[in-house]
Amino acid sequence: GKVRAPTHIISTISDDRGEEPCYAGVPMSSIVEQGYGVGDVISLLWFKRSLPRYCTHFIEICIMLCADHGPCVSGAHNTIVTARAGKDLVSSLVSGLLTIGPRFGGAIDDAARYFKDAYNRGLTPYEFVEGMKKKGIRVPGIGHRIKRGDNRDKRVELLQRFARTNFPSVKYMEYAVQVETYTLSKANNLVLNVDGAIGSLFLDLLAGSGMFTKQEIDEIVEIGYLNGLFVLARSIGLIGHTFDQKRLKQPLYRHPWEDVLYTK
Ligand code: Q5B
Repeated sequence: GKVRAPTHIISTISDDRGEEPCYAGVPMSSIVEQGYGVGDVISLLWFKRSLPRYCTHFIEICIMLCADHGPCVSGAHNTIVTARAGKDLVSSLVSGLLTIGPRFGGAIDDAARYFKDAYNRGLTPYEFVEGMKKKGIRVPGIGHRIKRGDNRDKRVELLQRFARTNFPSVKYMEYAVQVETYTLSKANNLVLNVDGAIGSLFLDLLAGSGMFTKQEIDEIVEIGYLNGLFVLARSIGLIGHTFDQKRLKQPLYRHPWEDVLYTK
């Protein structure tokens, strides 16, 4: 009989061998003609399924409101300095992207992991937060450099409002809000931040949509898909900052001596 030669690559998300490319089995003509959006494309290529409209709309809102947060944040700063050093678009972009991590923008997966574990174990916010403190771990998704209890992050409010109106359940998000109430009683900067809002709400999307098995949810959270939302979104802004610096013909950046504490 026929013997299949072993392949070097296994791929399950897309196929370009036919007349037109397919994303998770959906041909490009359907994607274009049926008015799919970027949320649908993310659903197909990341989750290998079509998700209900409220889920794809939520994904699109995450992308839009994480696209940029001004020139002063870590990612934009790196991109601006790199563009001003005369480097190309890709170098400027990746220089900014490389700052995304546990403190800046890349806390979404850990927020989802810790909120899921704490909620499922029935920990009170006090037990959760104080338990993290004992382990010397900052609560991912909590805290912000400029946002405060009396100056909340509008992006978080927008995500929460959308989910409360459209999601069948927001139990993880409500748990994150209870955690925030406790952390705010400790310090005014310990707000639920955009990473924590997306992390907790994505848990609600995964658990409430009926589109994922428990095993699939565990795998998504364990692998860590959700920082991808911030990486993808912020790339839009970082590309914009690169063009902005080039358009403005900005010279090589050099940090002022006065702003450095030289000490022994
Ligand atoms: N403390 C975000 O810290 C930041 C605590 C905490 C317990 C916490 C910090 C943090 C977790 C990671 C996270 C996402 C580094 C943030 C983002 C996107 C962005 C960015 C933008 C955009 C800020 C002062 C005191 C200390 C700390 C305690 C702080 N956070 N305790 N759990 N989570 N959060 N990152 O202001 O007793 O004095 O030692 O790591 O979720 O990145 O816009 O800028 O769109 O671009 O530097 O929004 O919260 O505060 O380090 O001086 O700490 O608070 O232990 O206590 P700060 P620190 P003590 S959203």
